[in-house]
Parts: sequence; C-alpha cells; structure tokens
Amino acid sequence: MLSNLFGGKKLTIPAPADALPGRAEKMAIPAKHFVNGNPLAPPYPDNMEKAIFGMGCFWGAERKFWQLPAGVYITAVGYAAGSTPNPTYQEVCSGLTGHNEVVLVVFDPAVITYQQLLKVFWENHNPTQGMRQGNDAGTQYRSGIYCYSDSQMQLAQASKVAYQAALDSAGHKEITTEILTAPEFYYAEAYHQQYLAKNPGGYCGLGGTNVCMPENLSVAS
Ligand code: MHO
Repeated sequence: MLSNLFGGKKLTIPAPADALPGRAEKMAIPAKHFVNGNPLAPPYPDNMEKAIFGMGCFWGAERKFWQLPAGVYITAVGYAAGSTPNPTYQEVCSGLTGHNEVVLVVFDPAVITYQQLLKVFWENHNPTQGMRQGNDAGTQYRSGIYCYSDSQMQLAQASKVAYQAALDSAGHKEITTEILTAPEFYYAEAYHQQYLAKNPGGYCGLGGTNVCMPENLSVAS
C-alpha cells in the first residue's frame, strides 16, 4: 500500500460504505463574515450566484476570494465532495470522509463573472499535484471545481482546456482537477471561517505555477 501513501497520508478517496458515519446536526455558522460583515449563513440575496473551489488548505484559498476588489458577497470554508454528512475538521483530516477542503464564494455576477473567479482559481494553486497541494498531502487537498449550473460547468471545462495549453507551453504536467456538479457544502467550524483574517500570521501553503490564465475561452454552444 506504500504507493497509496505520501508522508503517511492517505491518497485515495474511501468508498461511501467505508467512510465515517458523520452526524445529522449541522455545524453552527457565525452570524457575520469576519472581514466584510455580511451575513454568513444562507439564504443569500436572490441576485447572488454561488461557486465552490478546492485548491488546497482552505485558509489561504478563502482569503484569495474575499480579497477581490468587488462583487464577492461572502466567502466561507467547508467540506464537500465526500461521503460523510456534517463532518468535523479532524474527521476530514483523517482521510476517512472523502471530503475536500473547499471555499464557497457567493458573488454578484453583475459585478464579477464566474470566469474571473476561475482565473483566481487556476492562477493561485498548482492544479497538477493530485492528492496534494505543496506540503499538504491527502485527499482533502485535491484541486476541484464544483459547479452549480450548466453554464458554470461549460466555463470550468473550457478553462481547464485553456489552462492546460498554457501549462503545457511552460513545461508543466497534466491537470488533476476534478470538475463535478456541486455536491452539498458542509460549513467548517467557526474558527476556520476567515481564519487568516483572525490569525494574520497563520499558515498559508498556497502557491501557484506562475502561469497566467488565457483571456479567451472557447465554450461549445
Ligand atoms: N498544514 C496545515 C493545513 C491546515 S489546513 C486548514 C496544518 O496542518 O495546520 O488544511
């Protein structure tokens, strides 16, 4: 089984039957976004759209999105794309839930487009590392895009093709990003929300490839 381990971390997603059982109770959600003060819990205003990205440790990933100049209503960190209902951080870190550490971005598409969020996604992590992001190894650090609509799915797929071409020119490897229909988003513990705003010197393992996202995507119509 050595090939399935990296520094002792599990590198395969457990089958649903082998995942931890979890619980029915949902995580408590803080009232407000620590940085911009908007209500953190749903329902969100009708004109907002949601997006979910996994790009390694969710602390630094979340900060990339709340730092955007305009159009982001709230960001939140959570767990998604595994099997365990309402998991805890400790359970996710065990590799026995199948979940990824992800960021929910609630944005106003009249102010910032999904394509602009995709640019932030691709340029701020290394999407060729499989079940790892930098020094963080394990299935919860995989690269992922979780789509809420056909339009998001088409843009995500097209952006992957365009970014792969750019990576190829720079001598990088194959993209390992999973692109799925958005699964349920489980909010992480309150202390993880906007973690790097609460702990400015906190750990951030985020690193990109220095390859820019091409501006034009060709999306099949
Ligand atoms: N290497 C970091 C990752 C934290 S992140 C929320 C740590 O173990 O604290 O996964």
